[in-house]
This record gives sequence, structure tokens and C-alpha cells, in this order.
Amino acid sequence: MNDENDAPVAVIGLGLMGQALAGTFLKAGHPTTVWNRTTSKAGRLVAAGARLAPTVGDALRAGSVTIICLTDYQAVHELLGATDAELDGTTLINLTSGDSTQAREAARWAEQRGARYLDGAIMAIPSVIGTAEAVILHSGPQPDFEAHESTLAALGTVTYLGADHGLASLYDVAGLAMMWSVLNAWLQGTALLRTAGVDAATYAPFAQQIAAGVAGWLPGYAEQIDSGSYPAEVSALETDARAMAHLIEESEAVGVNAELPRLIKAMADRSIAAGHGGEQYPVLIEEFARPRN
Ligand code: FVH
Repeated sequence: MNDENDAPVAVIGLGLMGQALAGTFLKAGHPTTVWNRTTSKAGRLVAAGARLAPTVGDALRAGSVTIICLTDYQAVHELLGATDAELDGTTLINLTSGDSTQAREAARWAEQRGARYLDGAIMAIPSVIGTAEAVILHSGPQPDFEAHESTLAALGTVTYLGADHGLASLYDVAGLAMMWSVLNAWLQGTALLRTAGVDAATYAPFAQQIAAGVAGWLPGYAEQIDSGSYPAEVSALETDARAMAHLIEESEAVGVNAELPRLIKAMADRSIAAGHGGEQYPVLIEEFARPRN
């Protein structure tokens, strides 16, 4: 399998991310074919040496590996579903964001048409593509990942997660949960402190310190979750629930939105009512793990 810097690649979708991906392949020395619905977006890449495919089918035949990076999976199905191009002989690597069901369906669709298919998730912004900071996750058949690993490595830090095509999307949304939870907690604290004249920049280094400290608890808490045993080594959930009440009361008293702390306290209260008040915080996984509409 040709997987050196001269392996030909195709990139379908030249939005902000697709342009960064194609530009990075070009800089790494890969003969790069590009296609985009709006042809004008290929201009800069063509000037830098990319070949513009006249049709999607032509792009699909151009590379041993075809990267797809469109708005969403619906766009991927609309585009590939409309082409009668043979998919045999190419490996599709779909870096479009979506959920795990969409990833598994896309894999079935592509494999039924003879393509090899890897799903992927980009956990980075376009400006860092091509650097180690760009974390890109892949899932699908391991031999297909290994066949193209060194080509993909041009894009950033690539990680293979497993054979289940849905894994990359699952990690992606799990990462989003982490990101937004940290940001929302910081915004809640910032809104509180601003009522006393403390600006966001003053609070930010303190918040960073707290967030880093809490992040350090994760491996130990993960052990509790994996073993299903939650001894209160540091603090019991009922103690944490009293502190949650302070956060709600403080927010209400100074006129700050208390929706988020109320939501978390409601989950803690349900867990305490179910008999878990004397256990440690990670016991809340049981509330997170069940659906509630
Ligand atoms: N940009 C980012 O920072 C993020 C970081 C993390 C992951 N993403 C995901 O990457 C996918 C693409 O994002 P993007 O930023 O490149 O998005 P746009 O600049 O809006 O470009 C969208 C491209 O999709 C093409 N497209 C849309 N619908 C269709 C369709 N029905 N048929 C063919 N192509 C379609 C669009 O074409 P055009 O409008 O230029 O003609 C663009 O090439 C996305 O999943 C992010 O979540 C990026």
C-alpha cells in the first residue's frame, strides 16, 4: 500500500476545515485532488498545486484515500448518493461531524458500495491543522487505519479508537460535553463575581487553577465508576448537595441565572433520595446514565 508522502489524496469539501486539510496535505508533499460544490473555494489550493477534480466521481477515483469534510452527514449522503461513481478501490475517511448512529449508517452505506470506510472526528480548529495540537480521532477497521496512518499523521495527532465506526463521534460528543461544562461553570462563576465588581480576567487564573485541580481527580473517580463502588473518601454527596444549595442561593440573591446549578442539584437530590447520599460524587453517573425526558 502506497502510504508515503507521495500517496495521492483527495479532499471533498473545501469549507474552512476542508481547505486547511487539503492545504496541509499539499505542504506535506501529497499529490492532492480537491472538489467542492462551490468551485471558487478551490482557487487558493489550485494556485498552491492542487488539482481541481471536475466531478465528485473524478475526485473519488483520484486518491488511494478520499477525505470528506462537509457540513453534516445529510450533505455527505446527498452528495455521494447522487453520484454513480464506483467506490471500489478507495478508502473514504469521513471527518464530517455527527453522531455515532450517523457514522455507523454511513459506514454500512459505503461498504455496501465497495468502499473501505473510516469515520473520524476533528477536535481542533482549522489554524492548527498540521500541528501536534490538532487531535483527530478515527474508528473503523484497524487494517484500513494502519494502511493510511502515515498519510493521516500529516494532519495532526491521530488516534485510532477501535473497530466500531461510531467511536470517533462518541468521543467527539463526550469531548464537547467536557468543554461546554467547563466553560459553563466558568461563566456561572464569572457572572457571580461581576456582581461584586470582579472582572472576568481577574477570575480566569483562579478558575483555571480550580479546573486543573478537578481534572486531577478524574482517574481516581473513574476507578470508582468502573468498579461500581463509591466510598466517600473525600466528601459525601449530601455534603456536596448542601454546597450546591449555597451556589443556588447566592445566584438568586445577586440576580444571576440559577438554572444550571438547580439542574445539577435536582440530579443530586434524586440520587440522595435513592439512598446514595453517603457515597462520593461519581455515584451521580447513575443519574447521567439513564434517560430522562
Ligand atoms: N471549522 C471548525 O473549526 C470545526 C472544528 C471541528 C470539526 N468541524 C467539522 O468539520 C466539518 C466542516 O466544517 P467547516 O468549518 O469546514 O464548515 P464550512 O466552512 O461551513 O464548510 C462546509 C462544507 O460543506 C459543503 N457542503 C455543505 N452541504 C453540501 C451539499 N449538500 N453538497 C455538497 N457540499 C456541501 C460546503 O460546500 P460549499 O457551500 O462551499 O459549496 C463546504 O465545502 C463540519 O462537520 C464541522 O462540524 C469543523
